[in-house]
Amino acid sequence: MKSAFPNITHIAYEGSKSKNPLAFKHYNAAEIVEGKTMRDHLRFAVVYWHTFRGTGSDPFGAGTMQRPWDDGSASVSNAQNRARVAFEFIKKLGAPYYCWHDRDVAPEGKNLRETNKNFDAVAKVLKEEQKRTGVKLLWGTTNAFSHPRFVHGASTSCNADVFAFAACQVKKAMEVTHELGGEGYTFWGGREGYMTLLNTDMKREQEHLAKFLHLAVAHKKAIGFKGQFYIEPKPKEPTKHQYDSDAAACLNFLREFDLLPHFKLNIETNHATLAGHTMQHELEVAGAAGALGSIDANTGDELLGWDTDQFPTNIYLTTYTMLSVLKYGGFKTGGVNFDAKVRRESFEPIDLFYAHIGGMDAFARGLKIAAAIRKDGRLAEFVKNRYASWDTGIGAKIEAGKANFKDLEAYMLKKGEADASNSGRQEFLENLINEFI
Ligand code: XUL
Ligand code: CO
Repeated sequence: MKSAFPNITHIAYEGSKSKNPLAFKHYNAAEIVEGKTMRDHLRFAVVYWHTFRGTGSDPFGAGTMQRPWDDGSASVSNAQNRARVAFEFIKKLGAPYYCWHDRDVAPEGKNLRETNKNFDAVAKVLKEEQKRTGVKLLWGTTNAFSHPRFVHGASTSCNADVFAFAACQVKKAMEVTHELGGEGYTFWGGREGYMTLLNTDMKREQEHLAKFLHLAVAHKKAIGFKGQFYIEPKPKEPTKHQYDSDAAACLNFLREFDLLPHFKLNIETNHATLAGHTMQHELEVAGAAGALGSIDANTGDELLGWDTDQFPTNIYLTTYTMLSVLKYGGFKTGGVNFDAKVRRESFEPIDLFYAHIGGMDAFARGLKIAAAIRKDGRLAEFVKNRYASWDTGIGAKIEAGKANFKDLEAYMLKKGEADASNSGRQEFLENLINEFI
């Protein structure tokens, strides 16, 4: 096969002094941080959809991307060829993982049977290429939002047939994920929500969503798939409201319907922003519940306000992200998946390399800075001391369940006033973070 990137052999680590735009300045895969290689901490994944199917179109204009290897047809042979190009790219970049939606990798046929056949034909190439390159599948997922049949949602559609069709898609995509040794499977409910409550039975729709996920859990067991299931929160877009709107809403939904033991969360930066949260907030909500699974790494443009899915280059963002990830024990099955796309104006193939190198370097720096902050210990010590009143005396009694309202009243009547004399020191802590950045 003709090389799609003939001028690039592989992206090497050249250190922070390098001026080579096609080299890593900070991501040194084999370097040890907190006892683990950067490769194993970050577990970078390239997304198939934006990187190999993104056209650069937006609501106001047509696609702009130059992808000379792609003949633009919806044929299986074009999809197979594209898959080989994808692996050339991922291998040269040095990312250990990739992720796909079923419909990114293979074209839809004229009916379900033909669609599944197309998928198998491309999955065969994916398997060969995974073997050839050593690149692994972080997670697979289903696109149950693009086709017009999903106009009213997939598992939350008012039409039972659509639920059935989406189930067939998830069944097949899970089986292919399993066949390819995928380490996880993600559910993102793109149209699992509503545009208007006037036509929506929300209770019934949420019950259907839960039913769907229980069926997926049962099928997972039936086929012996051991990968991790993830739910990816997002509040809106394309719907006005999506049921898995943020980490807290997802956790509540999973608990209400007895699904929590089977799922972790895949937290995406730009989705957090759309929900009115920071990434750090979403990671802390997930982490505190023992449900921090994986991240979709990107960033939004605060002035545009929609899901712009840009590559992350902000060192504060990656530092805070990695502080939370390290705090909750690091990635087990998940990783840093670049659910990000090059700008419409960055249409040359080489821009795909620049984008990923930038994102990987930004995360490598975030990791190193977070590790340095943890090693320094002042931040953690400050937080620990801030809660010192809970370690002894009345605080310890409350935590241990050994004080009721009457006891607290007796305590405070004797004391007369509560002690809240310690400063929050936000500015001091912000300065402390800046010492490391
Ligand atoms: C959409 C989004 C999806 C999921 C997978 O905003 O993030 O690409 O990551 O369906
Ligand atoms: Co995503």
